[in-house]
Amino acid sequence: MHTLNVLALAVAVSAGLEPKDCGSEHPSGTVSASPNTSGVNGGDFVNYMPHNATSESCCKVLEVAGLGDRLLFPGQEAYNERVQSYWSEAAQLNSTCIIQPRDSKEVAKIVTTLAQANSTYPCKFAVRSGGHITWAGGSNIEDGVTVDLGYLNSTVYHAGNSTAAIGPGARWLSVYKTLDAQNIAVGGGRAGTVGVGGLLLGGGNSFYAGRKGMACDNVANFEVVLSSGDIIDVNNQTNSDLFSALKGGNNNFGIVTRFDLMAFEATKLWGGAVVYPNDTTPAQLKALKNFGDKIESDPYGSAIGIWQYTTQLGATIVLNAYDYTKAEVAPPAYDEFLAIPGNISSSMRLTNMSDLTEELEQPAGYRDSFITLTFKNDIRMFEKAIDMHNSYVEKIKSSAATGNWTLQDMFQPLPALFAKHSVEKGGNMLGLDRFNETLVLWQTYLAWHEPSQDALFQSFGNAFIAELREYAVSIGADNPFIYLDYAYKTQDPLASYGKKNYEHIKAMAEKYDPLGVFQTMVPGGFKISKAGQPIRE
Ligand SMILES: Cc1cc2nc3c(=O)[nH]c(=O)nc-3n(C[C@H](O)[C@H](O)[C@H](O)COP(=O)(O)OP(=O)(O)OC[C@H]3O[C@@H](n4cnc5c(N)ncnc54)[C@H](O)[C@@H]3O)c2cc1C
Ligand SMILES: *[C@@H]1O[C@H](CO)[C@@H](O)[C@H](O)[C@H]1NC(C)=O
Ligand SMILES: *[C@@H]1O[C@H](CO)[C@@H](O)[C@H](O)[C@H]1NC(C)=O
Ligand SMILES: *[C@@H]1O[C@H](CO)[C@@H](O)[C@H](O)[C@H]1NC(C)=O
Ligand SMILES: *[C@@H]1O[C@H](CO)[C@@H](O)[C@H](O)[C@H]1NC(C)=O
Ligand SMILES: *[C@@H]1O[C@H](CO)[C@@H](O)[C@H](O)[C@H]1NC(C)=O
Ligand SMILES: *[C@@H]1O[C@H](CO)[C@@H](O)[C@H](O)[C@H]1NC(C)=O
Ligand SMILES: *[C@@H]1O[C@H](CO)[C@@H](O)[C@H](O)[C@H]1NC(C)=O
Ligand SMILES: *[C@@H]1O[C@H](CO)[C@@H](O)[C@H](O)[C@H]1NC(C)=O
Ligand SMILES: *[C@@H]1O[C@H](CO)[C@@H](O)[C@H](O)[C@H]1NC(C)=O
Ligand SMILES: *[C@@H]1O[C@H](CO)[C@@H](O)[C@H](O)[C@H]1NC(C)=O
Ligand SMILES: *[C@@H]1O[C@H](CO)[C@@H](O)[C@H](O)[C@H]1NC(C)=O
Ligand SMILES: CC(=O)N[C@H]1CO[C@H](CO)[C@@H](O)[C@@H]1O
Repeated sequence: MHTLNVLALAVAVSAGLEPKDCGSEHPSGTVSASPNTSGVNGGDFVNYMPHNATSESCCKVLEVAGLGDRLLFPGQEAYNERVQSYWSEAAQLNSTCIIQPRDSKEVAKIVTTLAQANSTYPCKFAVRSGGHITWAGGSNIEDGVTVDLGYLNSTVYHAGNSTAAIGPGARWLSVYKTLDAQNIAVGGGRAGTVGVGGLLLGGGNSFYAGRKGMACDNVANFEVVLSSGDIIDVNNQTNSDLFSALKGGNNNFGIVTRFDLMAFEATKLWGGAVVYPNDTTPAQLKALKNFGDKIESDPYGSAIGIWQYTTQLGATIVLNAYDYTKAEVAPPAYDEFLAIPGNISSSMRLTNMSDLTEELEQPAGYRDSFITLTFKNDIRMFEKAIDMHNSYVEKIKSSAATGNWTLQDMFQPLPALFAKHSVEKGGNMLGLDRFNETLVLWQTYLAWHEPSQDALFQSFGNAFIAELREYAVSIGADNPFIYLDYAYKTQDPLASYGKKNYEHIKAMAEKYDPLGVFQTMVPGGFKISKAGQPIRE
């Protein structure tokens, strides 16, 4: 069916089981290590007053609040399944408990219960939607509660106002399957299992970006649970100051429990993946650079260029994803690519979104790391980046790396047009409107198996980005933007958004979460209170 065994060899990313920044002290013997969850309301809680801050007590408090049947604990099969459903094995932490709310009222109860308990037993928690952030602790936690939004996964199309109400825990494939059947489309993720919540709160590059802006720009309304327990709507009329902040501002304000996405009529797309041998690289780089410059003249087109080395293949292949959001075969936008001879395989066809996003799936089963950079659409950057891809393959090969691993490097054009749509739709936090030229979004993606090699692989990712950035600066092709959805935890996307947006995120976090629950109790994600000085521009 899908030809993408090549992508299926691939993988993904992030790492870092470095010292946890979320650790609370371990229980001092005052709490049961495995709470008995069968008594929903935890009748023995009165006998259970730990003297010390422990994450067990935070789970217990949720039970006392009447949420016992929403809790999962280590040892339970359902608990293990949820831990294993994080895409990157590096992110599969065993939290003290997982709580799975069924609606926004339960989310509100969880947040207020934990916030209140925190004055007695410091409570930390994580917020998880699709679980695709690659690094450990981004949407999970070791000593604390994981708030798992997996049950908030419905997609309902409202014809009356052309919006699709989508739960944060939905995966994009389920969104597209529901909407394709009604001939309706939305801009969103390009791989089926990616979650709705994280992608939209970080921006969201999609096949439709040239026509509609980033996926987040198409949110008409967010339903948000604040730390006060209030459940608010956020749109361009109501709580409108928070509206743009949520588009790129990650989990700094509250928990989003529903996204109403602007929808439009679906058509078939011409899309697929074309695999070429490594020796077509020079022609590929030119074609990609020129494609980026031309999206303005044909916004229906998108292209992703991927250089992928896997130990299984023992060679680098070039995999291009071409996706044209109109039912037209081989439109002129792709002429230069289509003139490159010698492809190994091609799955180009007219089809629907569900089918395309199933194809672009990347397999789980590795420890993964994404790390990112943005630079100008300058051919020298493309050439340098691929020289570096080749040299890092050799460096990793001659290192202590063992087992199967992947180094995948990816280019995506970011034309100024994307930001024009963002501005028209109320603005987002990414700050791409500061730039009036075509940029390139770069991702280095490493995948490996051995937990003991997390630091080794991450060091290659870090060094790669540092060296590429240094080169960009040296030729004046650098750009400060760091894409949050691809950022490693040591990167600083919020500061990269520019001073104005940084200040806005800060002000909105203080206004909507005055006690700082999401700053002090939710260590995962990118925190405005921990961001560095914003770049001036
Ligand atoms: C295989 C693969 C394909 C990808 N494809 C694309 C793509 O096509 N385009 C693109 O732009 N990106 C893409 N990404 C990157 C993706 O956008 C990020 O990994 C994103 O974080 C995934 O969202 P999630 O809900 O699965 O993540 P999670 O790991 O669940 O969450 C990520 C972050 O968002 C926070 N968060 C999640 N939900 C909420 C919520 N409801 N309220 C408050 N905070 C929340 C979490 O606390 C965490 O900090 C891809 C990633 C992978 C691994
Ligand atoms: C857990 O609590 C239930 C109900 O109170 C009780 O029947 C059961 O025996 C307890 N199980 C354990 C392992 O303590
Ligand atoms: C989580 O628990 C499972 C099952 O006990 C175990 O195999 C795994 O190593 C644990 N993971 C971490 C990161 O501790
Ligand atoms: C939503 O999640 C539940 C629980 O995991 C699952 O049974 C259901 O199939 C999911 N629905 C969709 C549309 O994915
Ligand atoms: C769209 O309509 C539905 C159904 O009437 C409603 O629930 C929803 O709030 C509306 N969404 C927006 C963004 O107006
Ligand atoms: C989408 O395309 C796939 C592949 O052709 C097909 O199996 C599926 O039925 C289509 N879905 C819809 C809703 O048309
Ligand atoms: C406000 O949002 C509505 C619904 O998404 C949209 O129709 C309208 O154009 C927006 N107004 C402005 C000024 O952006
Ligand atoms: C890919 O091609 C480059 C030259 O463009 C070469 O240096 C490199 O060794 C090749 N890599 C692999 C893994 O085939
Ligand atoms: C791939 O190669 C085949 C065989 O040469 C050719 O017919 C086809 O057009 C090529 N496809 C693309 C997308 O370049
Ligand atoms: C690497 O992958 C190949 C192909 O899937 C497999 O045969 C081999 O056993 C793997 N090697 C290791 C060390 O896991
Ligand atoms: C882009 O912006 C720079 C700096 O603001 C300015 O010097 C340049 O003329 C602009 N270029 C275009 C094509 O608008
Ligand atoms: C939660 O407790 C910790 C530890 O006492 C404290 O530093 C933090 O400010 C508290 N946060 C809130 C929102 O109460
Ligand atoms: C009552 C109790 O167990 N108190 C302990 C709490 O933790 C601190 C520091 O770990 C110990 O010093 C106390 O004895």
